[in-house]
Amino acid sequence: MDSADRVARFEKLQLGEKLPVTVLTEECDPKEIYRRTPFHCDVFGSYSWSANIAGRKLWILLPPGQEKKLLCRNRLPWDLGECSSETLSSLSGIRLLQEPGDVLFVPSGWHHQVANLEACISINHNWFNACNARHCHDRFHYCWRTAV
Ligand SMILES: O=C(O)CCC(=O)C(=O)O
Ligand SMILES: [Fe+2]
Repeated sequence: MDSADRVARFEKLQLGEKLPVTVLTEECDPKEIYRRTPFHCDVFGSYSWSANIAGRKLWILLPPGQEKKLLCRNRLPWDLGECSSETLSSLSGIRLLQEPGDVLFVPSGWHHQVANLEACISINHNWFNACNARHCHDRFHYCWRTAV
């Protein structure tokens, strides 16, 4: 695969009806919720990388701030499939297919939901460095204060 093909796979799109229809109903059986993660942001706003060994995964990634459009009574949805198509079409994000051998970097503070399109094996790691240490520290303090 050359770099143009690789870039083409990183399809940037306005998330509209395409999102719940193709991601959460056709390509993934909605009853099989174990096949996908909740909609989430990684622990304390850390970075993560995901190295995929086997199977294909579909990722929806939203840049920081987009998730605020999904807040309902101060809570985010568990599943993007719960959102109305009107809400989804107001979002900007990235949808991409991760194939075996692909390693994906998830930037700090990006909310995402990941669906396994088949049985998958991947290795993931969360981390921080000097660039996002303050953000992770602040998130940690916020979680600590609100938990105790
Ligand atoms: O691969 C998955 O199922 C989830 C990965 C994920 O959420 C992450 O790496 O941050
Ligand atoms: Fe994650």
